[in-house]
Amino acid sequence: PAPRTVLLTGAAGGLGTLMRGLLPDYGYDLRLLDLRPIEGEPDAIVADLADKEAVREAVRGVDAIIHLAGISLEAPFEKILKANIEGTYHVYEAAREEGVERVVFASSNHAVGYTPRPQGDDPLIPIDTPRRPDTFYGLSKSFGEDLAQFYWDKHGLETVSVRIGSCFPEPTSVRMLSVWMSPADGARLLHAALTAEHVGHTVVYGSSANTRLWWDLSTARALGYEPQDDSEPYAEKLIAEQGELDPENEAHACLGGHFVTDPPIWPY
Ligand code: NAI
Ligand code: 15L
Repeated sequence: PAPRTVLLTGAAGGLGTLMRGLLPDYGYDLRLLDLRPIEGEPDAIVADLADKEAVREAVRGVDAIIHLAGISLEAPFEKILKANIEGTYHVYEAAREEGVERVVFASSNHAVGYTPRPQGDDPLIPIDTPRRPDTFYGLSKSFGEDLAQFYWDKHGLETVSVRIGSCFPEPTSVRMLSVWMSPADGARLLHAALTAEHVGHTVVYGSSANTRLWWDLSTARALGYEPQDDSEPYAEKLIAEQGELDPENEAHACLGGHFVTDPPIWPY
């Protein structure tokens, strides 16, 4: 049967807030979890992913998990280790112990951030392109995808790993014209990821059907995802303000954008 009760981790965050607004229209009953309390949501679980018991309790009785919680940008390794690597492990262990059969994991384009973006008539980037994380953050997403594969192979726990591009109300950079996922398409993709049958561990790119798309959406479409949005209406204004991407600039030439060229955050 289609999942109904879904644990949404990271529910206080940007994406969590957008999805809290949109997913109930698909019939989901959301259980919310975050490190931070959420205004107007007294039933939300306030817990740290580091707390294995609290995570297990949060997972008990749900049909599926949308796992968004974690550090969403580059940070010192120790912090990424705790929140994203150990935290995601706790979510998977809790799911296994409680018999939850499906996770939707918020991976990121930064797991493949050093991949050169297509230029001219280059083909779209396939989903099986070698992973090339651009940060410790991207490495944690790479780990999350491997963890998901392992829990499928070892324990039969299914995951859709979504390499999200940029899911914000509007695209705000020329790069985002290629990687933007509208919130409405985000909800469509999460719904597809929750309801598609026999996903095993499936990896998909998460974006709208942008005219300037860089990657192959076929694995997402195979789940039943039919994106309805395109960033193109924003193109003229953004390009007038910021100029076209410069292929000589590494931050413009790779999928990961400025994550590729930002100085590392110390201490390692
Ligand atoms: P965000 O930073 O706004 O939200 C993350 C939430 O996770 C925060 O509310 C934070 O309090 C919570 N959190 C952090 N550490 C935690 C811990 N140890 N225990 C419990 N909760 C914790 O990030 P955003 O943009 O909402 O992203 C959500 C997820 O999607 C993240 O995993 C991010 O890496 C991923 N993602 C988002 C993209 C986007 O375009 N928004 C793009 C690619 C990936
Ligand atoms: C991400 O993974 C981040 O979580 C998000 O804040 C954006 O920076 C996004 O990637 C992006 O690449 O635009």
